[in-house]
Amino acid sequence: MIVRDLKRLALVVGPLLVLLLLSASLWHSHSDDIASHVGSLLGQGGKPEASSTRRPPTLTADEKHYEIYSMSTSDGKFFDIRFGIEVFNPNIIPHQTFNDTWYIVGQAFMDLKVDQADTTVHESGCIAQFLNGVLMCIDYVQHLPIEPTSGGNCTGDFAYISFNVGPHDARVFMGPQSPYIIYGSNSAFTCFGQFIQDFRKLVNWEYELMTPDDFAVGTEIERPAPYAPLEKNYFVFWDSKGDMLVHYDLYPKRGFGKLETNGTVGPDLAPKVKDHDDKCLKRYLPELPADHESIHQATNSMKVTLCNRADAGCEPHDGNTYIMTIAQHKTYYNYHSEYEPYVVLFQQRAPYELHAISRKPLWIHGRQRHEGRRTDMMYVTSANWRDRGVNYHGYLDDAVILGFGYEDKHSAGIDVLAADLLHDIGLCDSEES
Ligand SMILES: *[C@@H]1O[C@H](CO)[C@@H](O)[C@H](O)[C@H]1NC(C)=O
Ligand SMILES: *[C@@H]1O[C@H](CO)[C@@H](O)[C@H](O)[C@H]1NC(C)=O
Ligand SMILES: CC(=O)N[C@H]1CO[C@H](CO)[C@@H](O)[C@@H]1O
Repeated sequence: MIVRDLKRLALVVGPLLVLLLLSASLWHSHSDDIASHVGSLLGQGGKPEASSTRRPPTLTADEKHYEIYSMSTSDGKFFDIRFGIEVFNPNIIPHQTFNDTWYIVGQAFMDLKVDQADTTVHESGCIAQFLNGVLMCIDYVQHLPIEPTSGGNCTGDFAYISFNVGPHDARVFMGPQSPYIIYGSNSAFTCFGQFIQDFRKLVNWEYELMTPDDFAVGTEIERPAPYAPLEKNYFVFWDSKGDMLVHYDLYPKRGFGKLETNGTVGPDLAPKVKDHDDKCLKRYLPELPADHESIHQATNSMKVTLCNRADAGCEPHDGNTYIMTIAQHKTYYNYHSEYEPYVVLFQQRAPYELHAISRKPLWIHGRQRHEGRRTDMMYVTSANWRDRGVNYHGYLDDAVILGFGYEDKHSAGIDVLAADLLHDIGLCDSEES
């Protein structure tokens, strides 16, 4: 009895102790000594509510979606993310030292009417754990020290964007060895561009020896012309040789090329696989009317091997290992946006052709349907392996943690097995329809 009560107490007090011990120190400065104490004090304090319950995906009643269920909530619903301030477009990556602990980062809401003096926008974040089914900050939320960039290439309808100061719509994600951030900012090549930086430079991340030291400062990612005025939603991926490539666009046609550490890129490699890829995109993604709908890249990428880590015979190779990302079909009717997420797999080796796309989009359990055709807007922004140490490359039985905005008001997340995201996925080269 006493033991159980103590455990319950630890669940509440654990995160508070961490808060007291660390205050703001973990975010910016070194704290190795404290960190080791916290590790032992933490014990299982930050564990998700019910991390062992997994409900496999189900077909929704209208048979238009596969519904996915959260592993870390007892009812399978998505969980809220609480920063303590208004933050949207959330990203979640595992902490490098503590189990069941994450960095959460998103766009801090800025009310221009209230804060006219300072128009700088920020990406903000903290270290977070689950408490009563909510992923919340256990230390102070801080602005990331991302350097604003100068542009001056915004003209016409976009002229006002030249006055922007600071990063927008960041994606924080794990690479093979270390984390990165990609964000939008004033561009030297077009109006608004995409930049990449080593995330470890922005928070107090313990450096490991022999990890790459690329993108120490924010670096603009170039692309073969033509540029759009506002470039958005780039993601990078690592191929089977360890080369880093950048993927600009998925739809209506793909665009990707090799990324150098100074931000320059090689030629667009997508034309080599265009015929094959166009067929696959057409086969599994919805046909779009002229207006109000679009399909675009949404998240960063991850590498997945399509067998279970737990199986002795499960060995990764080019025939079972793919790059995974999520794209969204956006609709905008009656002044309301809705997004349908599709999982996309492509080859990890040249020529990087598409391998598979969701036959039906995912429905995050907890999303509501309202009168008429309206449903809750959920906008997926990040997908990462949930657990510490998996980094870029996981297996079907590893958990993925997704971050998403919910009706532009909240940040939320869901954790599911990779197998659940890939349930009944449609292969590009399969014969059946
Ligand atoms: C952290 O998780 C790993 C993998 O599940 C496990 O091997 C390790 O014992 C855990 N460490 C602590 C301190 O709980
Ligand atoms: C960028 O790096 C690539 C590869 O190392 C090199 O070929 C190129 O000249 C560099 N460009 C600039 C502008 O430094
Ligand atoms: C395309 C374009 O107009 N590029 C210009 C953007 O602004 C920089 C200076 O900030 C110029 O050098 C570029 O020519």
